[in-house]
Amino acid sequence: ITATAADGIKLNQLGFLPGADKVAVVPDGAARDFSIVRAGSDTVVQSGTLGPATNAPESGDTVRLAHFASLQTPGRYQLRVAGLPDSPPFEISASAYQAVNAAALKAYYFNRAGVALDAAHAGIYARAAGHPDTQVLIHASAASPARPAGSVISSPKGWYDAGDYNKYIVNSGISTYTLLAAYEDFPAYFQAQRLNIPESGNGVPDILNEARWNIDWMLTMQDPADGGVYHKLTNLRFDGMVMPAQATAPRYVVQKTTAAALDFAAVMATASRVYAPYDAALATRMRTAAQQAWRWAQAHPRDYYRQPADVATGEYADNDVSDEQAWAAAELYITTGDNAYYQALHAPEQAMTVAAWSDVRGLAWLSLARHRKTLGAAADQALIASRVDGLAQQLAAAWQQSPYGITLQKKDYVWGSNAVVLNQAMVLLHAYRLNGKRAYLDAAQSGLDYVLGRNAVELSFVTGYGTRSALHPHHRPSVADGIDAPVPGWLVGGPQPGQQDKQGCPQPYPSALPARSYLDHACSYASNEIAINWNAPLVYVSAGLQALTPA
Ligand code: G3I
Ligand code: 9MR
Repeated sequence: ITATAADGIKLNQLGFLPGADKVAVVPDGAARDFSIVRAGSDTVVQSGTLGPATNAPESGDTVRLAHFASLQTPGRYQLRVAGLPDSPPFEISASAYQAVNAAALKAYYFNRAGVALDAAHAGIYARAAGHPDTQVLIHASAASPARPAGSVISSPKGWYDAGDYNKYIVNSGISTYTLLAAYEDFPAYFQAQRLNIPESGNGVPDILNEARWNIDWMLTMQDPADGGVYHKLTNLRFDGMVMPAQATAPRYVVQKTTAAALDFAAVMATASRVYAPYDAALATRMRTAAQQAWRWAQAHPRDYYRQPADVATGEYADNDVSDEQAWAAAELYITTGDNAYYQALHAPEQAMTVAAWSDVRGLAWLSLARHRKTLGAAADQALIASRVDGLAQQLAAAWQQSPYGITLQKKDYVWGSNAVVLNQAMVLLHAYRLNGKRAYLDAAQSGLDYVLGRNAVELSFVTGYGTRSALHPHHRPSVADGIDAPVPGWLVGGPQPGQQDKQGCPQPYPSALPARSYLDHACSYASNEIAINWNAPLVYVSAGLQALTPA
């Protein structure tokens, strides 16, 4: 299957929780009504009137919305409109997103570096270990008196960043934090979840077991001599499309950067409070590591990443670290209660934005909002609430005006657009938790609907989930493992008009329109790669909707 001219009914192919808002996108035609039938039958259980026809410039089509929130009886259904094929089948179920949520977390296990995946946990995706990273070279850009260029450190474990096999602290920062945030916000949900990973059953929730695999690696990326943190652990060039065990190029740690130190500090401060009930010594170690990285960053406020001439892998370069500074300050304040960190946050100057690896200031506000009841007097409660609600209002307004009924706007179709819509949903869920405005919950639902099929290319962007899902992600194990089906549970990057990969692709993109500029081919790293920072808001939002949607 390839995503070409998709002109059918578009909806969340997994379905809906009984109490959720429910919307489908219908291409404009002669019909003015829709019905819902029991899947595979002509038994009509509900009918309704389509909304007004609206032109969607991002996808170049004219569509109408079908609203059917009042359908709440569990079952399997299809949406029917005269003149069109029936929609893909979907379920109404109280556990609609449990499986995709568990798979999105299990995907991290499948991307573990430095360990064999055994059949008991990985099933058909079992594979040999690769990238032990116990003999990692200090790159010239990272040399220090105690660790000269060419000397060797051990920096094992961690997750591969994406479809490539490198490990990047900046992107690990937002990814790991978002999983920890999901746990902080929905602890009961995750305490009940079992992922069948090697640590399952050890008394620690599996989401924390999985995050720990990456945190253990992150801890090794800090230079104990000064608290600085290496930006990345990488080959000099990207590996070919081979399995991990076949990828044996030398590995390096490259340049200590301010962004890496601050993202590291934010994650370790967060982890310190999250793991404290399970392991007090570990929590202390994380807190100390966070403070040491923070101090290094204060002494090196502008050490931006500069890709060395001999290194060609992912950059995650960013010349504005004011957001990383604010985020680290917020997490250190929440964890330590030390007012000096709140002052360092410069709260009134910090805008609220939708988080991305290069802009993490919104994470500071989300964490402050989450912990508002236990913050000290220094924290401005009204400001915290108004920052989160202010952005949610903007997102809800965009949602209300959108032809597809989504929060994505033209500017949001960037590399990793599927994570943009889910990070928007994460903000909306936080705002809903703060003030209970139902529109925020419904707008957040639209974000999950979008990635699970209510989009212009009518595809579930999560591998293995939905009747018609992405089949050919730019993901080295999925390409090289000899198994037709891609490794499941991964969110692909999604449509964006940059098409930076098109020279290397044997087939053209089906469209240049932002919402259709997507190629389901393994060549397409600009629209069809997978990445740890894109799966993390999928984990958050799919759990959040399960936990927050009223029955
Ligand atoms: O910052 C500019 C902005 O000023 C400008 O307006 C905008 C216009 O397109 O571009 C912005 O830069 C973008 C940059 O991300 C920052 O968001 C670039 O266009 C865009 O090409 C770049 O994409 C990044 C991509 O690497 C290429 O560097 C993605 O965000 C990032 O997710 C992706 O990450 C890769 C890793 O490097 C390697 N591992 C896989 C991973 C996922 O593809
Ligand atoms: O595989 C790489 C992918 O993980 C990155 O996101 C992407 C952009 O940095 O680059 C990919 O590697 C490509 C390289 O940039 C150019 N030659 C082809 C590589 C894909 O196999």
